[in-house]
Amino acid sequence: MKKVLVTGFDPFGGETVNLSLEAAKQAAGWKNDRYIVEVREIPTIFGKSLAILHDAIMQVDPDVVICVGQAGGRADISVERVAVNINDARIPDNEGQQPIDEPVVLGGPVGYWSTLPVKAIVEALRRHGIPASVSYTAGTFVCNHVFYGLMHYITQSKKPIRGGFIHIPYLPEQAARHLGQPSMALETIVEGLRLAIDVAVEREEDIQAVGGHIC
Ligand code: PCA
Repeated sequence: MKKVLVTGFDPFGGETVNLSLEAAKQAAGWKNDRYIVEVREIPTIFGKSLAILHDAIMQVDPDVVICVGQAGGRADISVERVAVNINDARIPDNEGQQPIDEPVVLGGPVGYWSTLPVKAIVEALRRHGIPASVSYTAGTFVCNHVFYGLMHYITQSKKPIRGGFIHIPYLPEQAARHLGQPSMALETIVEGLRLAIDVAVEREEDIQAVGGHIC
């Protein structure tokens, strides 16, 4: 039985909801003969977010970690392929911090690849009628910060954890306040998350064409 840790973020940037947290909450306690899901909330705060993620990994001892964040403006579920070593905040985080051009980890490699089966997840979602794509940037705000920190931790600790990051669009209710922006219903996102977990757990072989970190 594998353990899957799913995280979502609290609302940020003036929004009252963060769909990543709403979707993650629905995954709490999902259980079948292959895996069980534990969910944690992560604050949209540089530094603290990673401390809480590390604590969660210690508590849960997961085989798979999928961090979920919201990227308003994106049209589909985007499965991130690469995390980069930079904090460059366009807006302040939830504690008013706004780092510019700072590394996530001083002296760390430029980037890390996701170790989720990124393309297989995207294919599975599309097969089930859910718009999805591979993304090559998780931005430079708290989501990328958490993604990079996760992959750095996995690499340093040498734990056999499969980890990565998924960005999701606005909810229709949010898009109604951001005219012209795409959105996706919560139930579709939740179904996408379930498929992503299924594929990440089942896919034994590492399908990444490229491994390790980027020097
Ligand atoms: N999205 C932000 C941080 C928290 C979230 O849900 C991001 O894309 O960086």
